[in-house]
Amino acid sequence: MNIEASFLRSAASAGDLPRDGLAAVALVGRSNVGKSSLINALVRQRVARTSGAPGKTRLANIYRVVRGHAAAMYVFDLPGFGYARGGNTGFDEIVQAVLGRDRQRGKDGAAGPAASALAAILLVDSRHPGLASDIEAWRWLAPVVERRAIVATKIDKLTRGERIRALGQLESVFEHPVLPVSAVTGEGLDETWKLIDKLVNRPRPNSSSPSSSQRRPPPAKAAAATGRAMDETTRPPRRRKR
Ligand SMILES: Nc1nc2c(ncn2[C@@H]2O[C@H](COP(=O)(O)OP(=O)(O)OP(=O)(O)O)[C@@H](O)[C@H]2O)c(=O)[nH]1
Ligand SMILES: [Mg+2]
Repeated sequence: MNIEASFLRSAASAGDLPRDGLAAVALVGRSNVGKSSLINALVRQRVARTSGAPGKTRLANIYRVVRGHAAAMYVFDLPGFGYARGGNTGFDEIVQAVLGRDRQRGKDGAAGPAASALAAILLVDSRHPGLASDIEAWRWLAPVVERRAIVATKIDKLTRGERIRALGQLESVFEHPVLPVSAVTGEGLDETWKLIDKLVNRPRPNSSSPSSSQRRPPPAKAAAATGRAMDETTRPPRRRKR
């Protein structure tokens, strides 16, 4: 299938976001998890800059993608979390603007880009299942973005045994399916596109019925399942010195 991708712009605040109602998928995840690499792998070209210096970009980079005969959509490459100060999750203002409620209704009260057309994918590093900051990010997303999914990046780095263990651990912690992907081997890319199509095309879930998304893993269970990995990020997120 032919894929055309182009850089639209970098957004610093809500006002910079496109308001034409096209479907959009936002990639969310810790710095260095592989967001930009996954975008490049998905569109089969190097549109997104991958970084050797995690957390450097504090802007949301927006790409316009056309696949085959499908309608154009946007892909948002959001700043990695874990580096910003303030807020519950360490999310930057722009991440909150893209994903949060203020995105759905502008300051003037006018409706923003169709909220129903936004999906979010949380990227987690398959080598570090159940990091506290990832769990926190998923919980933050739950009431904010209805259409969301989780992918486990860098799956190529795991042995067969490690992979089974990591995926089991991730699905248990998040109580949600987790799709393994690799920007290096191309594993999971077709499945990621299918997932995106499903997320953005799906009719809006009925908001009157409690969605599975509203359920949260009990903290005790999450902590037990994550074990050692939890220790690593019990520290509050800090901004790195530049
Ligand atoms: N082996 C392997 N390495 C990967 C994969 N995806 C990303 N990487 C590497 O991980 C590093 C970070 O990747 P990026 O795509 O820049 O990560 P990011 O999430 O965009 O990082 P920030 O922009 O800082 O938030 C780079 O050195 C990539 O080459 C993968 O699937 N497999
Ligand atoms: Mg990046």
